[in-house]
Amino acid sequence: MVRLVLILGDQLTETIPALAQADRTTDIVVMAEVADEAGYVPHHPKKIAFIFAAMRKFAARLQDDGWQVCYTRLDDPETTGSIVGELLRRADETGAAEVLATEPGEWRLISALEDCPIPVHQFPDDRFLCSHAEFADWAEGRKELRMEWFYRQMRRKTSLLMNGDQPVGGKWNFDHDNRKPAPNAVTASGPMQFTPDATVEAVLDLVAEGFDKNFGTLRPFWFATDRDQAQQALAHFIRDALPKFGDYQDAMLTNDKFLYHAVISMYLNAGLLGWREVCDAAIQAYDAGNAPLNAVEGFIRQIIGWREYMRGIYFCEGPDYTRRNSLNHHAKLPDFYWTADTDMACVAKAVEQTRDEAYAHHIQRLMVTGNFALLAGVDPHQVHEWYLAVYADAYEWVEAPNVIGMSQFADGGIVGSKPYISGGNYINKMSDYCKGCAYSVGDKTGDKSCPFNSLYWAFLDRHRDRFAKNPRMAQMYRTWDKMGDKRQAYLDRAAYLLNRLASGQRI
Ligand code: FAD
Ligand code: DLZ
Ligand code: SF4
Repeated sequence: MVRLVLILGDQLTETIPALAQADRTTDIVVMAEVADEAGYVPHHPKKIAFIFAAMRKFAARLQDDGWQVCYTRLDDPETTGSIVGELLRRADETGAAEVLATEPGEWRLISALEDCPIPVHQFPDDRFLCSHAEFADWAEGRKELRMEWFYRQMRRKTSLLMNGDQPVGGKWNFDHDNRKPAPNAVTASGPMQFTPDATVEAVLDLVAEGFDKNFGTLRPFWFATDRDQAQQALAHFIRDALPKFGDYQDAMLTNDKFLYHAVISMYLNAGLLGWREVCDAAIQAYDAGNAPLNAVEGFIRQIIGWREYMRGIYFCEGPDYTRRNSLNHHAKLPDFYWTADTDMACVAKAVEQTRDEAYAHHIQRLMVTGNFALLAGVDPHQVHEWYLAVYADAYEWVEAPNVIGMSQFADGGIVGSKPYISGGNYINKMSDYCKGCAYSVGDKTGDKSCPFNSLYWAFLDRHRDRFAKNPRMAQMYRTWDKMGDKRQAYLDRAAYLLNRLASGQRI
């Protein structure tokens, strides 16, 4: 009996369970560029191009390996425009009566496959270190689901950087050696860039024509689009940037988009790289004396800690997670998230970089665009849809817990024990943005005062009932209360800024 084998755009791994369960002599692989997936949020053109180009190259590789592949291009005149529609069309063409699939990374698609009129077997996605069941076991009965405890379990499970049951270097976490302010000069050369080949060029033409209204610059396009290139990009990062990854993990620079970051999340999330090879490469650099412990521990914590933890939260919390709004925030996402048209240099830079590269590093996402949206009381669902659209690495399983949980505190404190908020001082300490800003970071309430300053205190004041008893925030409230009569000036300035935002005026 013929079966279809569904491979989605972020399942481009040769050992993916649906393929491992299939028989290449009789089963038929289905891959489809479809309008529904390309349009459920207005994805950045670079993200769409990356996925389509990587899908086409992966399909070609499967064919070389003897698989029969039914591949739908976006402009196929026969296309139904959806994944389920394409499965049904291919089933009709081939006489297949069932589908082998790997569980998708978004609830939306999981339920679409469950509702498919022909049976679809969704196998667990084993490309992750922690299964849903293992995460649920870990979470069971815990009052707080803190990443640090989860991470220790993953270190023990993998034996990465372990001496028996003890962490190498005597500590689990070397972050106190990390998080240095921005350096004057960055010695790393940035991510490895690839010249588009004929396959990529054809996709770029298609995307240029079909998605010209979407936010984001398509060309120049330099991403890796196959496994071999992604491995080269990983090796380049390990050599060039990993040694200082820890030191400058939280720094931001106007003229350096990537600093010492790996820029591999889009490759990992699409399946071109796996967590194990990425961690092994970092450990090898440590063993060879090429990268220090603070960098290597910090890096593997992101992969086997944060990344796995976020996925665990997404699947544990269920499909309503992206609708959570624990702080009752309802403001509209400001237009400058799409235009960069703001006098705030930090926000303008983060949005411009996002537009040009479909990439911003963690602190730009968390402490600039995320921080501002939270302080301004923006509806978290709108914030979530923005992040899901604009980054090349964004799929709901990883984006939503980072945005709804870590960044917007909309899950009420599952991911974070307190909201990630700051005034301008933090941004000034970690970046060079403030030097070139129309606002003054040192000014708290004047006409040119940095918006983050007053919005920060107004946020705390607005949410006093919610946070005053949080031990990690008590000091902030004591400081606020000591300000006495000065507080009104902060609240007035914040109200002025929020009014301008609400009426679509520039800030
Ligand atoms: P590096 O800083 O070099 O880190 C190495 C790797 O660690 C990354 O490639 C990534 O795979 C992993 N990693 C680091 N932090 C996280 C994290 N918090 N969650 C999951 N993995 C992590 N990451 C995504 O992959 N997709 C998203 O859609 C996404 N949305 C985010 C939204 C917000 C508001 C925030 C604060 C963070 C988000 N992140 C997301 C996490 C992080 O910002 C990106 O993984 C990172 O910036 C990717 O760039 P890099 O490869 O240079 O990462
Ligand atoms: C993100 C994306 C895009 C833009 N386009 C496609 C597509 O045309 N075909 C496809 O199979 N996958 C695509 N993807 C990735 C899917 O949206 C992703 O598999 C789900 O969101 C689950 O993570
Ligand atoms: Fe951002 Fe404020 Fe600094 Fe301007 S002064 S760059 S708005 S933190």
